Amino acid sequence: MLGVDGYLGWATALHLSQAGHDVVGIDSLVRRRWDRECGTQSLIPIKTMAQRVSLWERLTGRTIRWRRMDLRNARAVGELVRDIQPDALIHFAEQRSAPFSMIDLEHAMLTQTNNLVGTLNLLFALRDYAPRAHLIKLGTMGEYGTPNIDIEEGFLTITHNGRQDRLPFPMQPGSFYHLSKLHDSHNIQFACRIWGLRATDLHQGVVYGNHTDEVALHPGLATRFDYDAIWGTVLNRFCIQGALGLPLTVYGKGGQTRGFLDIRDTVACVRLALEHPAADGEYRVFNQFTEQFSVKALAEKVRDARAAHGLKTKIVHLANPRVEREEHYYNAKHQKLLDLGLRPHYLGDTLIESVIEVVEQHAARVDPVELEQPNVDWRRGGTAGWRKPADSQPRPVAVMSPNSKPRRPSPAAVPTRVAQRR
Ligand code: NAD
Ligand code: USQ
Repeated sequence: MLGVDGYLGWATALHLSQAGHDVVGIDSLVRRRWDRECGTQSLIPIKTMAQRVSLWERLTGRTIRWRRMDLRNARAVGELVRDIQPDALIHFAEQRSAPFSMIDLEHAMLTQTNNLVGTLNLLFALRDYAPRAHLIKLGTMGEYGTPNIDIEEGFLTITHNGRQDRLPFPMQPGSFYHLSKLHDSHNIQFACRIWGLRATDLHQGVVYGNHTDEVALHPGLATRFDYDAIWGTVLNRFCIQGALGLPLTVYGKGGQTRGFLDIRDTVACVRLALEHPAADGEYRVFNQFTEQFSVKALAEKVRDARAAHGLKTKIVHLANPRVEREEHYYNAKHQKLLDLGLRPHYLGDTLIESVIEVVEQHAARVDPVELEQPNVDWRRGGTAGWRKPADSQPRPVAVMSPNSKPRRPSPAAVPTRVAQRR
């Protein structure tokens, strides 16, 4: 399990360990460093890896062997694969934020070298030491972009000038991060073709929620939960904004449509891929999401869930910091994991409510500035003050909507319980 200290890696490691798999967890802990550099932090406090694995062992009697390692270190990766002879490598260990990759040249390069070099090292280690091991790689639905045709699961049968072939689906990623996932996909597919490796590329949609059966066993097993403008994903952000009575920040018109899934389905999908491996030499793609929504529809769901408790929530349309289609056709297939037995947890008010409850428990840790103003623009890069060291002044905040004038934050502008800064 590579990327075991992350939001999804930790929850998946616990799920697989609980299911009886022998898990070795690898991470460089670089994400904790990137948080410090960006001035961001998980809403839910997370323990160190050593504390988490020892608590897991105490509670369940099951061992997760934890090792700190940077996947960019080819020698260490080779020795790891040679020594443990894994049945499968589950690879979550990448820089995963689109805004982070768009800050400037340095962050675009960091994202692509980190992600591509790590994956290449794994591919060569598999070739040399464990060619029959199954690589399960976390890719992303964003590799496809938003074409004006149905999105298939990885491949498209095309007839051209009277001849037919099954070819990789045309891809149009929307950030240097999403491009890194596509470059990885090409490298993995190539390695399967020339070396006969076997791989499953999970083109995952946007994940929401923070609760799995295993994580819920003890507060000390919590997985990270991001909400800021660099690391927080959209529904998690909307739930936190809703919980704090802040406006829900839809970028642009909000017709952007994406595939979404509950974190409980992430862990279930990875397990399904693991327990139904690809054949020797096979490169397969599963589209890993359960429902598709527009951003605006998600904001309305959160607003309606709050309204059921008599609470009023405002939706604001900010100038879109990203370059992306805001109104478009979207119909992505996602049948293969259902065929393997996935039983989805669809998005309902209960999920929104449960996330909001968690937010309320940790409200004192929220920096409301992080919830209002996107600080990376696709055209200009990181805007002034994108980096927010702990001792810096608050960034200027402007919330633009038809009904509100730009404003600066003041303790009175946010509920008092969240006005405290770190
Ligand atoms: P995360 O940032 O919480 O976790 C990633 C982990 O990988 C971190 O703990 C980090 O320290 C580690 N890591 C990064 N580079 C490394 C390296 N070179 N060597 C060793 N460890 C390294 O991210 P996440 O949300 O858990 O995402 C995990 C994977 O799932 C990523 O590959 C991401 O692209 C993919 N994904 C995530 C989402 C989502 O909504 N969170 C959706 C689709 C796909
Ligand atoms: N958005 C808003 N308001 C916000 C935040 C986001 O309208 O406050 C919009 C964005 O403009 C975008 C959509 O919501 O159109 C999704 O943004 P996101 O930040 O939730 O997701 P994204 O940047 O695509 O990245 C996340 C994960 C990434 C993963 C990807 C899956 O960070 O690791 O690969 O989701 S997917 O989107 O399917 O490619």
